[in-house]
Amino acid sequence: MSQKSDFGLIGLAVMGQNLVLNVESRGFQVSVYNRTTSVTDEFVAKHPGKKLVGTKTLEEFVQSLALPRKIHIMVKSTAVKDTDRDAVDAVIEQLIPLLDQGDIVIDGGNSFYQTTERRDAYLAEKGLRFIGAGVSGGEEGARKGPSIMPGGPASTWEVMKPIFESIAAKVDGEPCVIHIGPGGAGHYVKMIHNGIEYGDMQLICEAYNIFKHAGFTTDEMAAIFNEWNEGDLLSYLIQISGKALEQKDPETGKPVVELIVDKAGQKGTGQWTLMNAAENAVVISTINAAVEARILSSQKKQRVAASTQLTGPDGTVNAADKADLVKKVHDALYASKIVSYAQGLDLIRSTGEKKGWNLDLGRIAAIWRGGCIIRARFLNRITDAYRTNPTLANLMLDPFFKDVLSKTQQNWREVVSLATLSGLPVPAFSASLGYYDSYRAARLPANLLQAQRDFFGAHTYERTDKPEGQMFHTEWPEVIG
Ligand code: NBP
Repeated sequence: MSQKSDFGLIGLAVMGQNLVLNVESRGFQVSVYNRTTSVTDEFVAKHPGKKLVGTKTLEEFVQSLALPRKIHIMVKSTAVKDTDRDAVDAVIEQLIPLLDQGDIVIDGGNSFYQTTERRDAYLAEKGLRFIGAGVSGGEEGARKGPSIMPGGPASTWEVMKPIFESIAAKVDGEPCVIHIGPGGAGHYVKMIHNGIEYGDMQLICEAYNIFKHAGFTTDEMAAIFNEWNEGDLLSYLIQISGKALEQKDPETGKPVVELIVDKAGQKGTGQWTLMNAAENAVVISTINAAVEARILSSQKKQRVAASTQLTGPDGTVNAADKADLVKKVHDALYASKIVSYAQGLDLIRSTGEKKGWNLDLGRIAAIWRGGCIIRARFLNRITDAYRTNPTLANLMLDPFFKDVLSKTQQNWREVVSLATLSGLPVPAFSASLGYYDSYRAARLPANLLQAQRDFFGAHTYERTDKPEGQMFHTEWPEVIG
């Protein structure tokens, strides 16, 4: 092809290949480069007749692109500290001498937002423009339309907007992409999105575990999830959970889910979310419980050994009325999910304010409605909540969600009690409930905590009967031994 390409992509693994096919299908000519050149050759050969330009060197790749060049990097990202350098940095270093002022480099991998900020500043020094874009939706999303969370200068976003809007998923005609904010804002929001995804997945697993221990078959559970997917809980994760439960192993005829070892993997974005929450002193207990549940699940040998030593109820859930249990677990899941989103959005709000990113939580929730793993019907409600009140202190305080929490809470409490008394772990259900009850408590036992701190460390305390900010210390009795 003699004409220059509109878009270039480096990194033809699963995400890169699907993203290229998506961009090409919207009428753009795309140049591609992969470190291992045989991958490029095979990819281009597999798609004859498409507007693809395969290149063997980065020089050839760069020369094949129209100005200003738009180069999307989709390679493995592993750097988590300022000092770390990974494949994204390696590619950037190789590109710099080949590019012209004003060219745009996009990192579409799962990069840590602070490394994105470092790269943004570094490339700006070189006269190059940088976008750190979170891309969600896995392989299918990349091919058919992902949710995209780009961060960087607004002026650079304007150049990228036509391509990003055309390739993104669409919901009610709106593309699931907005300019999130400057610098690392896009990758930051993608990171929290992944944390929320961890929470959603764990909550669904807890619902499944209760049903399983109440004697439901996998087909019965599949039917429940399929039915839930018609209502308030409609979401991609509920949908795939129903489908996964239906799946039978061709060899044994057994449900595939029951043949899968109960050891969960993770790639790190959930842990990054926890570290970030701790740094910012924001409570994300549901997401925390979800990350920790994966960690405990991975300690299979220890759990199997402990199962014969630590005593407790055997996990059997005694539910006389199965339909009643289904309703109660539905409500526990719905309420816990609201709390999980309230926490995740609170973290985004808090960091956004500190960084001066001017984030729009309602629009962020709107671009999660399609393309991404956490796509769900109830995100519309979140968008409505922040449209009505952009300064909402906590999602739980929105009238719609307040009402749902009020109506579901009795069932939620009963499910947490039932599971706890049955010896069945529900860490995310109970963490959510603990957050709800703590957040609505006008008085917590932190008064005794302050007394303890003052007792051993003279840390002082405020008094209920004196003006705020005035500090007091008590001469506590001496303790011997
Ligand atoms: P991988 O994360 O597995 O990365 C493989 C690609 O990176 C290959 O093209 C490989 O080239 C290239 N690469 C590596 Br590794 N080191 C390189 C280097 N030093 N220089 C140049 N290229 C190098 O691919 P993926 O699963 O498609 O994911 C791509 C990005 O998208 C990641 O950041 C990932 O976290 C993110 N993401 C993935 C998903 C998903 O569902 N998989 C979803 C959302 C986001 P080679 O062929 O020569 O080895």
